[in-house]
Order: sequence, then C-alpha cells, then structure tokens
Amino acid sequence: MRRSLGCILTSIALAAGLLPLFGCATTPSDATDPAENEATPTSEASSEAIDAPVTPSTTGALHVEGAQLVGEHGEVAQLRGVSTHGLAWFPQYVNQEFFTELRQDWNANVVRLALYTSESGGYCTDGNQGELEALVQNGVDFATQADLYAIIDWHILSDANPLQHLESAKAFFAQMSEAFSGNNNVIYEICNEPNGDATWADIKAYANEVIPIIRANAPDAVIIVGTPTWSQGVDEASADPLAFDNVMYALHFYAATHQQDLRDKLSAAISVGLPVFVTEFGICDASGNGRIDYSSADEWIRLMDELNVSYVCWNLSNKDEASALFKPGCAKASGFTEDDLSAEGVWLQSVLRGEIP
Ligand code: IDC
Repeated sequence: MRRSLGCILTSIALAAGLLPLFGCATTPSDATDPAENEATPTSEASSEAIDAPVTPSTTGALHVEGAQLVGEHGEVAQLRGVSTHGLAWFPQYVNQEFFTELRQDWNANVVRLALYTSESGGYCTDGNQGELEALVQNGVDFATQADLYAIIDWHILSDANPLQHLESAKAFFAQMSEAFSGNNNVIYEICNEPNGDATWADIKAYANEVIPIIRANAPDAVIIVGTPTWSQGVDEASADPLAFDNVMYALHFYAATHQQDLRDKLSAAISVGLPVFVTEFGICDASGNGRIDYSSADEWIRLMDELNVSYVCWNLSNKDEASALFKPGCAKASGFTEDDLSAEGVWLQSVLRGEIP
C-alpha cells in the first residue's frame, strides 16, 4: 500500500518529466516521509489507485523502461516474492490455497517456478517431462487465480552452459509461450545460472535463439536472462547488452557469501541503466545452507528497495537446509503459521509485509 503510493507519485513525476527514471525509491519507510504525505493526491480515483498493490489485476502486463520494471499505467513496479525449490522434488507447494496465501497473507506479488533441467529428475535428464510441464501449467494457473505474477524458470545449474540444452529450451519455451500467450502475468527466465566455462558470448548466443521463439507467441512478455558466474556477472551484461526490448538480467546472491562487492555491482549496473531482476537470493551461504547473515541480508533489502529492484527468495521446501522457508518437520502444503517457518521464512515474511528492515 505504502509502496504503491510512492510508485504512483513517481510515475506522475516521471510522466511530467520531473524525475529521472532511476529516482523511484518506494521503500516501506517512504510512508514516514512528510514530503510524500503533503503530496497525497485527493481525488477519489487517485486514492483508489494508491490502495492497489502491484499485482496483475491492478498493474497489468509489465514492461521494461530503462533499468525499471513498469506497469501498464506507467507506474514503476517492484515484484517481491518466493521461488519454489525444484518442482520435481517439492511439487506439493504448487497448490491454489497456498498461492492465494502467498498473495494475501505473505504479501508476495510474484512466485517463481523452478524447473531444473539437469540433476536427477531434471527436465532434460530423467525427469517426467509431461508431469513437469503440468506442474508449470498448474503453477501459472494458481498464480493467475491468486493475482500473482509468475516466473517460469529454466533452472540450469550443473548443466553450466545454456547452449547444452538449447534445442530442449527452444521446444519448451515455444510450448509455454503458446500456452500463456493470453496471460498478462507470465515472465520467462530462460537460464537460471550459467557457470563454469559459460561465457557471456555463449549466453547471448543462446538468448538470441530463445527470445525470438518466446516473442513469436508472447510479443510483449518480459524475459530475464541469467548472467555469467551463477548470475553474478551483470557487469558483463551492461558492457554488452542484448539487442531486444523488454529484457532484464539476473543477479543472484546469498547474503552470507555475497557482500558489498556484489551489492556495488548491482548499484553500478542500475546506474548505467541495466534492468536487473534478483530472481533468486538466500540469506545463508551460497550452498543454500550454513550461517544466516541478517545484517548482510538487511543491507541487500535496503539497497534493492531503494533501487526498486525486484527480488525472489529461495526456496519453498521443508528440506533440512537454511534456505528452506519451512521447518524440516513441517508437513503442511498450505495454512502455514509462524511456527511452521524456518528462520529465513520468518525473516522473509516480515520483509514482504514491510515490517523489516
Ligand atoms: C540448491 C538447493 C539444494 C539442492 C541443490 C542442487 O537448495 O537443496 O540440493 O540446489 O540441486 C543456486 C541455485 C539453486 C541452489 C541454491 C543453493 O540456483 O539451485 O539450490 N543456489 O545452493 N545458486 C546459488 C545458490
């Protein structure tokens, strides 16, 4: 609610040419800014808009302007939400009741559907492709019903170079973009984390093949492209960006491992106009486990809120690891209370509700 007020005012200012595009800092703390209170519009239409959260039903299809994600009325939009774990391993959280709870109780506005391509059970290894496609389809349908944006994540990881499964990726994204051509809430993330020897040139070559396939069915969809070194190489992307519109670049961090130097890379990328989306982060170390670093995590949140960068937290599972949002003993798939949440889960819920940092 408070966030929307800042964004609406910013978009008015943007439209009037009063602000540079990077000026929107709609953090929860905006609400305490007296200057903003003074500027509160008084018309009924405006106050209705102010009460509207950034969701598909109010903000509509998203597009990219400069470094920012923007809604259909020109409002700067920030997405904040959660990622599934591998859909093959933790399919139980893809259900309507829980997705509705994510929107209404957690105050998330996006869910990411992580489809591992390699690993055991992966889409391009020994996974059941039909079942995995049905999980993605159901996930998008439940997200739509819950008024959430949905990210379809082609989750490369041990298959470090996206070119490795290029043909499968093309077929998969052709199928998905056809199925969801009528949706205004679907975002395509075409390669989770290139790593190892995968260069930015490889990733570009891959993106140049996959993006036109998606665009043939969903011409205006936002597409997110992973960057080198487990999606930390946004500097390489800003030095040599893709030629397409409506494309964003992924940056991933794990707060206990990735500290000020990676935060500086994010700031630098945004300052030169690169649209960055943090499609995955955790507050423990990069293994997805280990120590939680709350102070680094809060620094990250403050920075992303200030820059209006969207972010998605890893992961919806009850696995015994620090990045799982539920406690290992928790067998529920919806109806979660604070008692069911891991330390990261408790922290994330407070972040999404605007209570911290
Ligand atoms: C981790 C999971 C873990 C799983 C492992 C391998 O948390 O349970 O065993 O993958 O499949 C990433 C990846 C993401 C990782 C996560 C934590 O995108 O798949 O999940 N991580 O290691 N990048 C950096 C960290």
